[in-house]
Amino acid sequence: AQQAASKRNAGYHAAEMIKDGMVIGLGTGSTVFFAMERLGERIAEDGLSITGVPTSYQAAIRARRYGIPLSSLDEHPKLDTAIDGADQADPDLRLIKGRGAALLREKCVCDAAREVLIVVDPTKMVETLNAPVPVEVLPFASAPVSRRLAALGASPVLREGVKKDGPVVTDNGNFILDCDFGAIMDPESLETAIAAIPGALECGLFTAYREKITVIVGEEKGCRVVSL
Ligand code: DER
Repeated sequence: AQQAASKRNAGYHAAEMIKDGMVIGLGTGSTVFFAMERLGERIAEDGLSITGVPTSYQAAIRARRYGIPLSSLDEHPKLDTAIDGADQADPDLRLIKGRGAALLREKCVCDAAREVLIVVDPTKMVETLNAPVPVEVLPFASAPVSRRLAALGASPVLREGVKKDGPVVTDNGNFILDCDFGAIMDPESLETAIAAIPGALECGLFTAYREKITVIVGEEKGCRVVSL
């Protein structure tokens, strides 16, 4: 209940930062859900006029439920703001994302946004990134990509569905390899090394957006805002 309260406080705070006329990226996951809920209230009650670009089927379905008008990167290649979650954030605002298997479109939206609001509960804040790094992999090449990731020090695990037999298939039709590297002392270099592997389409390390990220850490009462 305490974690839900902190997620809600973070999401609601992010939603209050959105201004009329903005085009915003809509992330995936349970924390950004609260931001969408509050945006829906502001649209219904205050006549807020915004456009959302969703990063997943989940984000699109929820946005429609909350009456958030939707568009795409084709219409809006540059976004004012993106609101998203994270699995971990370090003091330099480097992130690990991808628990929800939406990291590829999330990184495209993050890249297109002028400002990125990352909404988290306190358990996501760490000194050193050490969560498994999700890697979206082309199914055709998952075996050689897995070998290349192992050579980088990971033990890649193909993400299996829970209510689906066989591997998780992303909204883009690809697999996810969850790669446990242990403590990641140089996340920038690791992100670059993974990007160099043909068939590794994207990874959950977000280290290039520190200047435009604001992390909103929900707490039991209120929230803490962290930016560089
Ligand atoms: O999959 C993702 O990247 C999500 O943003 C995830 O990292 C956070 O999801 P949560 O808000 O449900 O913890």
